[in-house]
Order: sequence, then C-alpha cells, then structure tokens
Amino acid sequence: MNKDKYQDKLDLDRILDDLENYRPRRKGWRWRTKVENLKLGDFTYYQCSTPLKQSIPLPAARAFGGIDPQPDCVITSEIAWRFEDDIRRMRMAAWHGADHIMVIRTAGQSHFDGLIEGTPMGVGGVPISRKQLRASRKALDMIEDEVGRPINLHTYISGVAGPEVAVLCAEEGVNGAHQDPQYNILYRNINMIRSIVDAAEAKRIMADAKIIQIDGAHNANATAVKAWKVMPELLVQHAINSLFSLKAGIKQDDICLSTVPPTATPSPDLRINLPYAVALRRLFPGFKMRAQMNTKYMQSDTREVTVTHVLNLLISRLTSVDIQSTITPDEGRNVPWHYNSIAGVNTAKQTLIGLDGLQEMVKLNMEGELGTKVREITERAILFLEEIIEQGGYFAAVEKGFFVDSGLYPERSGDGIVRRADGGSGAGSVIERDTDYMAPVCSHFGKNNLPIDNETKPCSLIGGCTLCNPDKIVYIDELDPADNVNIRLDKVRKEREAGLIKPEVAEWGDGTVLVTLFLPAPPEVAKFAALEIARQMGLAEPEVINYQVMHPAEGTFLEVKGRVDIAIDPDMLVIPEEPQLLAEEEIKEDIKRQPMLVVAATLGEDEHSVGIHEILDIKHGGLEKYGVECHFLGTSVSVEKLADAAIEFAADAILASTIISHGEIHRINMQKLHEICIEKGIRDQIIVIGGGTQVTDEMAKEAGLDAGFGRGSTGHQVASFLVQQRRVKAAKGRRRIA
Ligand code: Z97
Repeated sequence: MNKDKYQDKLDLDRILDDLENYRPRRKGWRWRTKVENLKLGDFTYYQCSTPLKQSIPLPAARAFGGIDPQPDCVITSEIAWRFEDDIRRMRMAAWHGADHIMVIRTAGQSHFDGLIEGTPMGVGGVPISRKQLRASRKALDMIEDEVGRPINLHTYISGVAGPEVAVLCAEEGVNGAHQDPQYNILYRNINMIRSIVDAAEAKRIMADAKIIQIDGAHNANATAVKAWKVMPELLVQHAINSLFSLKAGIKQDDICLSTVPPTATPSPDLRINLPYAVALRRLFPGFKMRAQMNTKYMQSDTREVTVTHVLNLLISRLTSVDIQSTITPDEGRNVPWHYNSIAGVNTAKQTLIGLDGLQEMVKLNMEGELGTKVREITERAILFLEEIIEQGGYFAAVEKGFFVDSGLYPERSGDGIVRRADGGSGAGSVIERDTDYMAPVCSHFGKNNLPIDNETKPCSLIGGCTLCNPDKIVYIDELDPADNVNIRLDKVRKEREAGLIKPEVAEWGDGTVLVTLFLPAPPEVAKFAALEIARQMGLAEPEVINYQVMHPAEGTFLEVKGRVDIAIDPDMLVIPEEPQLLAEEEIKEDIKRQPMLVVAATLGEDEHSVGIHEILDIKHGGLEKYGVECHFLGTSVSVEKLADAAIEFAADAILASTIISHGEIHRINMQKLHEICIEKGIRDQIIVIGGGTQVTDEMAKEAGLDAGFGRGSTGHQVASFLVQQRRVKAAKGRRRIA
C-alpha cells in the first residue's frame, strides 16, 4: 500500500509531548465570519460564512462541483472526554463543519469538590482535568489550522467546585461553558446559597476570560414530565440567569440562552415549538441564542431523531440562531459514536444551507394563532416571576416547589422539584467575608480591599496571578498509575504503530460493528433470533440496540451491535489503482466543444441489453447525459454489422456489450470485432470498448480492444474514458473516420 498518498493521523505523541509548557494561543470565543451574498459555484447565499480551507462537503456536492457552503451560525459537535479518541472525533467533526466542541457525559462533575488531575477514566464517567483540556485545546489548534477556521472548546462550570473549574477554564483557554446555578440547585441538589455565591465568582471569571456562557434552562424540559407545559418557566429560568450574569459582569453578547424546542412529533411540533421560540427571542433581544435539538424523546431510531432535528432546524432558521448544537442521533443509547456525531453535524449543515434565506421568502404571521400563543406564553412567564417576588424571592420559590412542575403555569400539579435553603451538598459552607478581606487576584467578584489604585493589577501584589502569568500554573501530570492515558495507549500502541485496522465506533480499535437485519418474525421472537444470528456471525456480546415492528405478523427491523476481534494489515490488501475520472462538467464541456458519436449493440447471439442501456441512456446517467450522440443498433448484432455502422455514422467509438460467456464467446467476439475493424481500415481511428458482467479491462485489452467495463460500471466512467482516449488519439494525430 502506498502510504504517502494518505493523510496522516493526528500525532498523539506530539500532542502529549511537552504539555506542561503548552499555552493556549488565544482566549475568548470566536464567531464565524459572515459573508454577505457569498458566491459559491452557481449560487449566491444569504446566510453563510467564510468557506473552509479543507473540508468534507455533503455527499450531493459531487453534482455541484464539490462546494461546501458553511452556514453563518456556529455548529456544535460532541465529545465524551476520553480525550485520546475525542481528539480524533473533533478532527472529523471540524472537517464536516463543526466549530464548537462540547463535552457530553462527564462523571457528574458537579459532585467533585475540587479539581481532578491526570486523565482518569474514573468510575461512571470521565471528569474534566487540566491535562484533558490542554491536550484538547492543543489538538484544536492543529485542527483549526487545517480547516482554516477558529474552533471553540466548551465544558461545564458547575457543581461545588464551580469557581475552581472556572479558573481552570480561564487558564486553559476554554472558550465557552454552561454556567447556571439553577442547574446545581434543581438537578444536582447543591445548596442554593452556595450555588448562587459560587456562580457570582464563576461568572466574573468567565467575563474576564471572555468565555461565552450557555445557561441550563433546557434541562427543565428534559426533566419535566410534560415538557411543553414548562414553557413559561423556561423563560423565567433564562431571565434569572441572564440578569445575574449581566450583574456579574458578563457582556450581553457573551450570554447565550440555551433553547430546546420543548416538544416533538407526534405532537403538532411546530404549532407548539415555534411560538415558544418566537416568545423567547422577543423577550430577550440582544442575547445570543443557542439552539439544541430536542433529545427528550430520543431512544434509538436514528431516522426518527433526524426528522426531529430537521424540524428543530427549521425553527432555528425562522427565528435566527447563533449557535446550533447537534446531538448524536443515537444519544439515547450511546456515548457518541464517531459517525453519528458527524451525522448530527451534517444534518445541521445540510438543513441550514437548504433553508438559506428562508426569511426573505416566508414571514411569520403574528396575526393569528402564533401571535396569540406568543403573548400567552410571555404573560404566563411574567406572572410566574411576579409570584416568585410575592412569595419572598427565588429561594422561597424553590422551597415551595415552583420549578419543573408539570402544570402549565398558573396551573400547578404539585410535582415540582423541592430544595431547602439549608439543605443539599455544601449547605452551611458560605461564610461572610471579613471586613478586611482581600484577594490579590485579577478576576474576583465582590468587595475586595485592595491597597492599589485602579490602574494597577491586583496581582501585582503577589508578582502575578495564574491568569496573567501562566508560568505560575502548577501542571500535574498523571497521578493514578493504573488509570492514565499512557497505560491506555500502551495497550494499543503496537496495533497503532503497525497501522492495523480494526472496526471502531467510539474508542480506538473497540471492535464494535453494527448489523442491520430484517427478520420475518414478531419482535419478541425476532430479538432473540437476531442475537443468535449475530453469535453465529461471530459477534461477541451481541445486543439489540434498536428494533421496530414493520408488521406484527410480517416482520421486524433490528439493529444489533457486537464486537469482533479482527485486525487487518493494510499491507496484505490488494488495492487496484482507481481509474482517474474526469469531472462531469469537464466531460460535458469537452463534448460540447467537439461532438462525439458512438454506435452500440449487444454482440453475436446476445439478447441482454439492460447493461448497455445503463451505460447509454440519460435516465441512468449514461453517455447521453454528457451530450454523446448514441446509436443503439439493437441486440444480437454481428461484428461486421457493428463495424459497418461505425463507418456509416463516422462514429468516434464502438460499444460492444457481451454478457454470454459460454465457450469463451465473449472473448472470441471481442477479438473478432477488433480484427474486423483492422480489416475495414478503421481500427486506428476508432475507440472500441467491450462491456458485460464477465468482462474485465484486462480481458478486453488482451482481445485487442481499448478498454473493458465489467459489473457495476457507470456511464460516467465510460464517458470519462472516451474523452480521455479521444485526447490520446488526437495527440497521436489519428483522424476520425471521415
Ligand atoms: C447540552 N447536551 O449541550 P455535571 N451545567 C449545566 C448543564 O446543562 C449541565 C452541566 C452543568 C447538553 C448537556 C446536560 N447538561 C448535557 C447548565 C449538563 C453538567 O457535571 O454533569 O453535573 O454538569 O446542553
């Protein structure tokens, strides 16, 4: 195998090397650079940004000259914090159009009461650590150079160690973070006073490091029994966190409201989700909108999830979105699988580009149901806020179970989350600052008795803080001798270095494969039959991860995941050289400039004409599509007749189809055709091609023809060959048949 031809993998050793001296090359968030009326290929786009230097376009781009327009909003993709694999997934996502890399499923980081060092896989998940952040940021520097666009790294600033995590993020050049004390209080049962005090400090640090903030309101509709009923509360949660953040010093431009359409089909999706989205934008002008897909109803069917995503994206385009998050369509069942993450990114890219300029053509009708609903949601939210104030404020409201109640406010079901002001993790841990309290650091919330003027940096008192002088950061490498990246990499180092290829979905060489089956049995039986089939196929630990009844009696569709222990050495593979195909446009141009005519037939006693029609007919993308004039003489045509027709039409080429291969008749007829063309004095001027299921290029050439096209050949391949061969003949000075 010629390895020089292929791109190199990201060099993990290079990333890990000298990490203690790595410094982020910039701090703060980067938006995309919008381009007014971007011209790409034959089109003008209204809602696009600067194209990438290197990227992988959508599959259909092959018919549009390979263009890859990038929408104007940031697109998020997910990683899972096993960073040696995340790094690779980040690179794949960036090449497809993601520029915001966000963690999913940490270890419930909120419960760690300090920072973790090293890169432990831990129990129940992977916690954030300095080394992970650093390695990821360093890898992203390399990746953003490849694609030519800044990429943002994102994590969570939550839990009892929130302010410490905020400092870590500021030091390590993290660009975005979730921060919302309501998340701590409601979902992690962290003491509410502690959460609010910590949030003030964390937000101040985020403000100074220009880390953009995403709030946690969306968690209410993931948690609520009937998500579409918490819409007024979502607005209240956004309001509380947004105003708090402004007061803590975060600029409005850096505050992103995390919005998720609360419902999904089979409810009437848009009639509920669109008024909610419009109400949110109208109530919070000037804030950024981060739209995430609805994940509440995701279980295992990726098709269903993709449709939900597309409907959500329609709302994003109708209401303008700044960050479009994507969730892997299999989030219900897996930590992100590489190709499912990419599917999420591509769903967003494809839909946003497909809906480019929608608002130029479609206006929201605020006169009817939409306007009424927007008003109603907003009024309910304002009444909700007023009641909180009446009841004595936020803490009192949480104690009374106001939040995540499944009633549509002002209706209440009494099933809201109740937390006590003196309860939860970290209760009683907040103490008032002494009157002479002083912290000589540059990023700090609240009263600080610094003995300096406004011009002097607070940290001048200690010779610089870690935010100003990164050399003061204490970098601690792996601590756990058994749970660290070196041990994990050592396990697969030999395989990696030898370049062995194993199937994988999430981790290097995990061996996971997915088998798709239809079984003519009801699901109760089909599930067990599928497992047995998987076992007999040699899959270890088979598991049905998705099934859907096609008909209770006729059958079930299933997806079974399993593991194989197969490693392929690429040097053992025989990989034929791929023919160099000309681009479709180039072929068309060439034929327009210099018309081309071919005569075609099935040879001898052969009645099989399906294949040759595939190659000729416009309907199948055959030669006609490229402007070639095709004369099909019919089936069972003799070699003499075919050669005579070529002379009569002054053809550029003869296409002879021969399927029957008994007694080597296909070889014999191809050879006869070649010889008769010599006899008639046209062989030098004309291109002669053989085709058929048993024909190979090698065999046709042995028979004297110019090329052979076997099973699976396409009109594009034949057209490309004809144009290339005509150029070769022209270069040799061969004239056409006169
Ligand atoms: C999203 N996929 O992109 P812990 N703070 C907030 C959160 O929403 C979360 C955490 C902290 C989703 C994210 C759920 N959100 C998944 C406001 C988590 C994480 O360390 O797991 O406790 O915190 O929004």
